[in-house]
Formats: sequence, structure tokens, C-alpha cells
Amino acid sequence: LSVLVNLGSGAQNLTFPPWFLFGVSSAAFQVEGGWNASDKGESIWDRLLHTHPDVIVDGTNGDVACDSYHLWRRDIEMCEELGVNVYRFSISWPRLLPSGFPNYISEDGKNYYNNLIDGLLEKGIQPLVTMYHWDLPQSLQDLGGWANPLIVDWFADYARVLYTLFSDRVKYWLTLNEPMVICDAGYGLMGAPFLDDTNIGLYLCNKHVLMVHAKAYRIYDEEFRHLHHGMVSLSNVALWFEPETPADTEATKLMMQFYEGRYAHAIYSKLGGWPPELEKLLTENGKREGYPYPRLPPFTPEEIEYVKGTYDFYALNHYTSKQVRKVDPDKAGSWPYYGSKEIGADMVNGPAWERALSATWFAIYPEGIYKQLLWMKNNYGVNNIMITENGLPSFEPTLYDLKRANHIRNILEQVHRAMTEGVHVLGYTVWSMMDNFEWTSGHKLKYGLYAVNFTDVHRTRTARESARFYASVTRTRTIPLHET
Ligand code: BGP
Repeated sequence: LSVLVNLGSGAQNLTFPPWFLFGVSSAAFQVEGGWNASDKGESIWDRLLHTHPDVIVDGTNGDVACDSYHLWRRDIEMCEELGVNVYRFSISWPRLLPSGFPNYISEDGKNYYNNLIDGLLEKGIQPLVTMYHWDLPQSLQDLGGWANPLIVDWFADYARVLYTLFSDRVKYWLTLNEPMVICDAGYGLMGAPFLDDTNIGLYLCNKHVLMVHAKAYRIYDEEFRHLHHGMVSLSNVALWFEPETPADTEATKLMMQFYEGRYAHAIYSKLGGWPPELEKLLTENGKREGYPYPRLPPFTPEEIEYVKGTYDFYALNHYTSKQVRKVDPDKAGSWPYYGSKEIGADMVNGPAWERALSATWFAIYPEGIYKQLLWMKNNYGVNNIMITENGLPSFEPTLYDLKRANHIRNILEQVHRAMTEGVHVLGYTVWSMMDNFEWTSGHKLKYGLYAVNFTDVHRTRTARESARFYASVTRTRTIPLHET
């Protein structure tokens, strides 16, 4: 039984406007493989997984992943089968600039991305390019990585190379994917470079990601926009938070600022800089973990102006929602999925929210995205929003993933609802086009519209039911009124 049967009569369905961009997402490290193909440099994820395979639940790594380095033609074909308008992928910095610097540009790296971009455009699919999805050149990590303020210049050089090579054809750019994960995971023993530095390194990183983004945005603005008329932003991860009881309202506001505001306020708010309540908290609350100093490095007034307004649209990755419960800071669950000692709050699942996976953090609450979109518009006054990731994880490899199809439908219904209430949503891209290397979950966790056979050298991709459903959505530009 295909859900397609429900899409017969347009009158029964919710319709999306012709300009709305439907897409799918991926990231270089998670799909490309070819980790040492040709002259590619080593990334921090290559280094981590070659030295600490134990951090990945199933001991897998990104050496081959989906082998998209060789199978890019098939990837384009899948985009075509899905009927999407945009394909979001990322560029591997060490594949293009093996030393990390523009003193040497890899011909093979350049050809790989040119082939992908040209192949997509030939099929009428727009590339949406993330410049950095967590695979920093190891050479730059050895120089201090995201804790070194020089990264602002290193990234600027890299961004200029990207714009010079590709911005005649790439119109949608994202500088960074989820700075929250770059800093909080990278310096909190959850992802490469796998450092334990939540007092200093993490917060230096917080400032530098914002400066990096701003400079890359301004380079486009000043040197390339008049030639190519594209759009630049960054993708922030956006978890929707609600208070468990009215007594938890203040803690919820702070949680929102800690999770999202730390990476959004400086760019999108009228005031700029750090969210004021959070800045106060991370100054006065320093003693909590035995570190009696302010943590957030200050912005100068010039820096505040430099970062403010550096966006052409707001990009968000939204997966799930949490209720917030105020607790004794010492008893708070672990960041970023269960709670925060800094805020003194736990994250709990709403009683009526379904879980996608047993005993994990993923609650299914489609209305969260509707509330999130309205919050962005009302809180920051930004009304040009793109959903750059959303999807449903599962440990089940089944091809008959009606639950995922229905989840996408339910999310799109809430996006549609926000749009009818005046939120301008540019588009929506599903995470993910295919099963891939899901960071610390390796190959165990599946997000794909397409299943990938990782035991087969050809990395065969097979459409799931959700792929057929999504293809029907992109072709009709409608979703059925009710779940299947
Ligand atoms: C986002 C990342 C993606 C993807 C997704 C699923 O944060 O940008 O790269 O991995 O999350 O994440 P997870 O595997 O942690 O569920």
C-alpha cells in the first residue's frame, strides 16, 4: 500500500507555493568516503576515528561511508527520482585545500565538486552548499582549531576560494552547520576534536564561530554578491523548548538562549552581541564547575556591529522538542540532550509526545516546528526562513518506513500552518537523502529516504516508502490532509 494513493485529489490536500524549495540534505564526511583519495588532507574526524574507534557505537568510520566520492552520479539520480528543487551537501575543506590553506588547491577536489554542481544543475536542481559541516583540516586543529582567533582568517581564505570557484553556479550558501555542535560537542567530549574543555575552549569557540560566519558573509557581500546575486546564512540547530509547569518558564527562556541564542542573538537580534541574561549567567555562574571566571569572551562594540545582520535568511535544523524542568544545578542531566548545569534545568519528554526510539532523547512533536518558526519571527523579527534539516531517526533498517513518511507529512503540515499565519518559509530539506555515517551512532541509526547497503562494496541505494512519499509531495507540491 503506497501513501501515493492518497495524493489524488488536490482539493483534499494542503498546497505549497511554486517558489517553495523542497530538498534533501547530506554532509561530506557522512557520505563521501574517499578519506585519503588523491591528495585529500586529513580531517579532525578522520583523526578521531582512526585513533579512537571506540567513540562510535558500532566501531565504523567515514573511510568509505556511502562512497559518494565515486557514486556522485547516482546521488544526482536520486535527487532526480525524488523530484527535489535543491540538494544540500557540504564541501570537505581538506579535500579542496589539503593543507588547510589556499597555498594549494586540489585539482581532484575541485573536479569532484564541479562535477556534482554541474550534474545537479543539468537536472534543474539547485545546489545548497554548506562550507563547513564539522570536518576541519587536522593541520588547523594542530594550530589550535576553533579556539584560535586566527581561524577567522583561515576560514575567510577558504570561503574566498569557494566563492571564486563555485559562486557563478551556487546561489545558496551556508557558512557553518550547527555551531552549537562544533563547540559544545567538540569541546565536550562528544565529537571531533574530542576535547574536554568546557570552561575556556568551548566559549572561545562560541565567539570565533560567530566572527568566522560574519567575515565569510561580508566577503560575499562585498566581493561576490553584485556578480552572482546569491544568498548566505548559517544553519543553527533549533530544539524547541516548553516549560513543564509555569514555574519553569524562566528556566525555559534561559535554555532557549543557551541552546539557540548563543549562536543566533549576535546575528539576528536588533541588539547584537550575547543574549544579555545569558551573558550575565555565564559570568556570575562561573564558579559552578570550579571555574570562578567569566566564560563568554566579550565582544567589542565594533565586533557587535560586524556580526549583526550578517544573514540573507535564517536557516534552522529542527528535529525534536523538550520540556524544561528547573532543578538543582548539581543534579541537572547532561548537556546537550538531558539538561544543563549552567541553567539548572533538566530536559524531559512531554507526556503526550511519542518517542521515535526507545529510551532516547528523540520525542515526536510536530507542532514544535510550528512554534519554533513563530518564535523566530517574533523573537528576532526575521521572516525569511529555510529549514535545512529535519527527519526521523530509526534503528530499523526496514524499507517500509511509513512512520518516517507520516512524520515528514506531519512536519510539513505544521510548516504550512506557520506559513498561513504569515511566516515566510523559503524551503524544507529532509535529513537525509540516504542512510549515512551518523557520527557517534555510526551506521546503526538510519535517517535515509534511501537505504544504503554498507556491507556491499557498491553501497547500493534502495528507495524506502518515505522516498516514494516525498517524491509525490515534491511533484504535486501538496501533502495529504491526513496521515496514511
Ligand atoms: C544534525 C547534523 C547532521 C545529522 C543529524 C542527525 O545535527 O547536522 O549531520 O547527523 O543531526 O544527528 P544524529 O545522528 O546525532 O541523530
